[in-house]
Amino acid sequence: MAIQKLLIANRGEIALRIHRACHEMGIRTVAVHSTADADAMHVRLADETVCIGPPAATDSYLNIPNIISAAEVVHADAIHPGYGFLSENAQFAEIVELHGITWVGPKPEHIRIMGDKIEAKRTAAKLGLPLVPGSDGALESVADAHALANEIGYPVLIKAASGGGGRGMKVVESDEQLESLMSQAASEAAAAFGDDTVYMEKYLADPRHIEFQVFGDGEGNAIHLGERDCSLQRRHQKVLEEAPSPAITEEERERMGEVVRKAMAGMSYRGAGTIEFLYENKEFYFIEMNTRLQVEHPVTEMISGTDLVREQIRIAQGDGLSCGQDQIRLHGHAIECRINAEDPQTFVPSPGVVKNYVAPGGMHVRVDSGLYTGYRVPPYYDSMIGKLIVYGKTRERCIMRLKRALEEYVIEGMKTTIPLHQRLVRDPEFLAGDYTIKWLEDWLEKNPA
Ligand code: MV4
Repeated sequence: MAIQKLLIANRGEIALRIHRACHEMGIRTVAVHSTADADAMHVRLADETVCIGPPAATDSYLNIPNIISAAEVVHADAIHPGYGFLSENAQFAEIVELHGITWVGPKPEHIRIMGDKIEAKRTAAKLGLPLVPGSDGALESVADAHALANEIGYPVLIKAASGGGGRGMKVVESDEQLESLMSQAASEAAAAFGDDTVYMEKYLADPRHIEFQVFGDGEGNAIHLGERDCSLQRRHQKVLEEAPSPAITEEERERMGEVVRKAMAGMSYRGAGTIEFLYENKEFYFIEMNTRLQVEHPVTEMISGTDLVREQIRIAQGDGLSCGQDQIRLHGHAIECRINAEDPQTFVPSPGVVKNYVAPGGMHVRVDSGLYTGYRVPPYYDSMIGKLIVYGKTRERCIMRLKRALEEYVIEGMKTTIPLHQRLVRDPEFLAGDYTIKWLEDWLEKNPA
């Protein structure tokens, strides 16, 4: 059962993150990479490397036959998918397991259920999670939609069942708009996801986005590691995340934590997961579950003192959870800034060669990045080039340290979002923790650099 050699089916900082956890556990690593990533840091550090295709992700990081072939050739006994790419592809998970390779991830059936937002909500409701008022399943007709919208009250939101990440959502303010926006949502969903199924929810005007980190052993035991506040987003891209949320109390954390822990135990969930809620007027409303490790997992690691990738690997190789809920203590505060190779005003991608690289350091400062001086950031992938994660005993001390670390950080040769973070962490409303999902876009309009 113990994993000897693990194939990392990803790139960038998360591939490096997985490599590090493996080497600390005595597991050898295999980096698979596109021709554009031959010089990546994790490829240099890996024990073995296999080129799996040209730069386009569809031909490399999303190419299932190439990745499975690479695993067979090097005799990898496990695959970790990271986030994005194939991480929430239930069919890939199944294929991996059919080849006798250990899948470092949830059961394929659970990935499939949570990928369908309607099935996810049905499952969540059965497990006792509170939902946003809305349709019980798909919208079957315009007449049904009218009746339901009047019952729950406008404004309502039409969402795609295969969606997520905010794509294909339509806010409907009145009966007059409903039919046309419903058909627009359905045709956009058909074009984007090949599935025109839509459903309805009460539209929450200005909530926070709060998500709970969970782990299950697949046999009915589960734990939670508290929540992260991910409300600071621009166009559905998270910019800065923190744990704990400045908006909720210890009582709310314990109550909702216990609700999500029981839900995960109830479905015998396996591996890492995130339960996403909207939070408004002191109420939590489940919207989605992510069946993967998330970009922002380090803030949870900082306040819990737990290595979440190690935990994933332990579970995958049958060692079970490393501790029970009663052994988990959350302490202090952590903030993550996502550093993108983008213009900090226009957010236009700015890939290029790193001319000079000096990462910040010191106590409680963590940088997850594969950057080094001389590295060429390829233009083919996501623009996130690193993450700065800072811990402090209190939120105030965390922010003081974050300001210091952002001042130290030098990345020359391309535009980055570091200057945006330097401004953001000085804003009085941010300092007060007083923000919702709309706040950052409004702030960017009011505060042009
Ligand atoms: C909502 C909502 C308001 N009311 N659902 C956007 C992404 C997808 N995961 C769910 N999203 C939303 N669902 C109801 N009923 C507002 C959003 C939303 C949002 C949610 C989390 C973080 C940022 C957001 C930005 C815009 C809209």
